[in-house]
Amino acid sequence: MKLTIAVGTKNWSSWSLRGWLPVRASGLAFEEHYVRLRHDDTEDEVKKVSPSGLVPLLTVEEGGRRHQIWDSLAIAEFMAEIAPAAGLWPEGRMARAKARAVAAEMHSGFAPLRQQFAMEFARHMPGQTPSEGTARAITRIVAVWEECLAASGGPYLFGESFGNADFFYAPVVSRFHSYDVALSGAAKAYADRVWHHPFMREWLKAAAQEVADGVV
Ligand SMILES: N[C@@H](CCC(=O)N[C@@H](CS)C(=O)NCC(=O)O)C(=O)O
Repeated sequence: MKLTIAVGTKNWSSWSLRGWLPVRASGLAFEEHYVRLRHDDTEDEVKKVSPSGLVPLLTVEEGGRRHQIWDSLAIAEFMAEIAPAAGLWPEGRMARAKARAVAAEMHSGFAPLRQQFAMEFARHMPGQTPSEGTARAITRIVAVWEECLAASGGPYLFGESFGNADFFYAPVVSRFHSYDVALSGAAKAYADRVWHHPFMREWLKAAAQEVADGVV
């Protein structure tokens, strides 16, 4: 089986990060197809790899056939199926259902936060007061983190494994970092842990290179 994940500009593309993390964490070999976003040729370049016009998109080549999995949540589910040892979802049925709800809440919600505090992975952009909607999203996200960490015992939302539920909030961790959102206690420790995870460092290195190259 050959896996290729199409991702967008790493400093900006929060959904690409959500799709890339389960592939990276699976331990399986994969290739990356990079598309530069917000550029003159972006629409054409994305359409070449992704009929939905969006990234991430995972291409799976197997037995002479080529399959496309678009959307970060579908990629997270697929990777959990083909790499069960990676612990992308927790083992217990109820914990797994809860982890899916936590990821889905991010996937379909928190629009004010996503709009106001757009991902700028490698940039520090302090000094912006959260709008009412953004503040509400932050309060809810911190409550979700605290509740999951208390129930699982950490260090990640559902225990030992840095998994799909964490991956959906990884761009939020970066936003909290960029926009200096003050956290405390378990939520702060969790955000720091995620921010310093080797996979996040890998993504940061590429995003910082984009900044250095002036492409973002
Ligand atoms: N629901 C999709 C959202 C994907 C999405 O919105 N991707 C953005 C980048 S973060 C995109 O491809 N935008 C196209 C563009 O910027 O031209 C998912 O979860 O994968």
